[in-house]
Amino acid sequence: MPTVFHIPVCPFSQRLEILLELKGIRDRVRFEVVDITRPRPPELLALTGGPVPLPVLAADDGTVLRESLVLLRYLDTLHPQVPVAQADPLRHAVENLLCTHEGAFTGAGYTLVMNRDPARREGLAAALLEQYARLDAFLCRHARGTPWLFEQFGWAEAVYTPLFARFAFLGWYEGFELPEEARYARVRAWRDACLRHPAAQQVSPEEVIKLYYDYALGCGNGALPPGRTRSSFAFEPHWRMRPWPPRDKYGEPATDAALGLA
Ligand code: GAZ
Repeated sequence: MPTVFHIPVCPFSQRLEILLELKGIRDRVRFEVVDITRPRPPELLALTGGPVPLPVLAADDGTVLRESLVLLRYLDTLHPQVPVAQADPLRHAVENLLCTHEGAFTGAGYTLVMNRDPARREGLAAALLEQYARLDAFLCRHARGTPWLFEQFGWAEAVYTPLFARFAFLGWYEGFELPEEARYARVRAWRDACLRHPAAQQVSPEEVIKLYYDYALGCGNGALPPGRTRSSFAFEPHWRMRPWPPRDKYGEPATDAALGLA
């Protein structure tokens, strides 16, 4: 049974959780939680030969893999009973082609939430809208179903849904919403269906908004903003117990106490 080292709220790790949920085999992988706010544990560093991004998978024979899309494919083929990727070569090529956009899409959303310069907001929001428009055009051209790329929630949906879920932070911290325009109608239908799918309910907008407060201050990957002693990604106190963070990310930053972290 493989072990996956992961940061629970990380979108790349959620891809694996969605895949396992779709296949009904969540218990066939051992998940080890890593605290992003602390240095990596020595056992993990020994396994990976240095600090590497998570998720990381240790296979039964000791092989250590990383990159969520590589892990996704490995788990899908390791347990082939309920395939998530398309079996037909051409169909799999089409879903893979859609997934070649995931890096640019992710980058555009994270750059917007992490931006600290009000003068750049408009340009960064336009760049993200361009990414949504690309996805929309792709779906209009290639989708064989509605609202999914193919007949059901599958490979491409498992890849993108965690990012759609993280982008709740853009609504809260940037007032960014996908405009109700024809240009985005197809990708909106896809996104909304993805977010509602029962296999993709691992994180809520509230959890994302509370945990990613530090990203809105420009501090990624568990880094501490100036004047703070505790990261918004801390496991304690539980996010449900904390107040909603201020929406104005360009104003006075909230203290540990105001965030319910003290
Ligand atoms: N391509 C890899 C994959 O598995 O698909 C990416 C994995 C990754 O970035 N993992 C991050 C990690 O382990 C956590 S999630 N970081 C902790 C560490 O110590 O290295 C952050 C960004 C960003 C996009 C996404 C993320 C994110 O900018 O969610 O900037 C800080 C990290 C475009």
